[in-house]
Amino acid sequence: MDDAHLQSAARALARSRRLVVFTGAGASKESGIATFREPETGLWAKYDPMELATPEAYERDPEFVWSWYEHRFGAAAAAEPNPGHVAIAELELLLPRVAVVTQNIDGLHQRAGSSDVVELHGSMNRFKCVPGTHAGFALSDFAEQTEKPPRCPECGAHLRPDVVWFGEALPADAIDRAETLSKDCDAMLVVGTSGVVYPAALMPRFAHEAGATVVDVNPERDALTSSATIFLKGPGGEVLPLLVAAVREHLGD
Ligand code: BJW
Repeated sequence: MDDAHLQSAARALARSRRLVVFTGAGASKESGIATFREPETGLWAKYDPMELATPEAYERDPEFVWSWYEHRFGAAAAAEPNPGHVAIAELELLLPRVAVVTQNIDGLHQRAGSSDVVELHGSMNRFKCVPGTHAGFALSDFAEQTEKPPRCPECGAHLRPDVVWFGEALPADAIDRAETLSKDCDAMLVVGTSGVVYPAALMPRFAHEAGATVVDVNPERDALTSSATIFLKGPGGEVLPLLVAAVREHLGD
């Protein structure tokens, strides 16, 4: 990674009054959680998203989809925040306003200490019934059920993870807040997203149009890189601690 780029990014962040950190699956890769679209290792290289991440797929084969998610719950429960998550959480201690807008459902930003996290695609730690009438269940609320998928304690319909599948609307409060933050920020740090899933991928565009400095951290160039002001090539777990150390230096901390 180019040190001049690192220093320019650190300067922009150190000056920022309203920073948004926008993250995707790559931010959790060094915690051992698979991304979606990377060739060979991404989840969609092995599985068809239309068979797993749509409401129609769940209606067709709830046992199969539930078992896939159970496997992922296990991986996420065993995962720990990586140095990238920790560096992002540290930014809150240095800058006046830092909000994290994430597409991830693993809760690792919160576990690393970030206090203002907008979850655009829901959370694998919450469950709701398929009709959507009853929500906010935790795994412990149905741990004793042997049936898979488990049933809603309130209405008896199948439970499902409270995540956003293709063709489903994003939670209104989350997308509204993400849009407001992105249009109002003066710097955006984008970490580990291919930027191909909408409407989430609009957030860096909103920030760019608002005149914010957009810093993209990713080992590969992708759909967002060309519209970023500064590209920092490398994995988040390596680049972000260096970036935050450089922000500290710029602030004279
Ligand atoms: C590293 C790294 C390291 C590696 N460090 N980096 C406009 C145009 C075209 C299509 C659409 C459109 N608007 C809507 C659509 C349709 C669709 C869509 O976007 N499709 C496109 C894919 C073509 N969008 C939707 O359906 C959305 N809903 C919607 O629009 O509803 C409309 C509606 C309105 C009103 C009523 C009803 C409907 C919903 C999208 C839901 C996405 N869901 C998923 C699954 C979530 C649950 C789960 O996890 O099981 O969300 S799909 C998956 O993709 C997941 C992710 O959050 C999302 C984004 O992926 P992400 O995070 O970018 O990961 P990758 O793998 O793509 O990229 C990883 C990156 O990390 C890479 O760049 C690597 O290089 C990098 N990396 N190692 C840093 N160490």
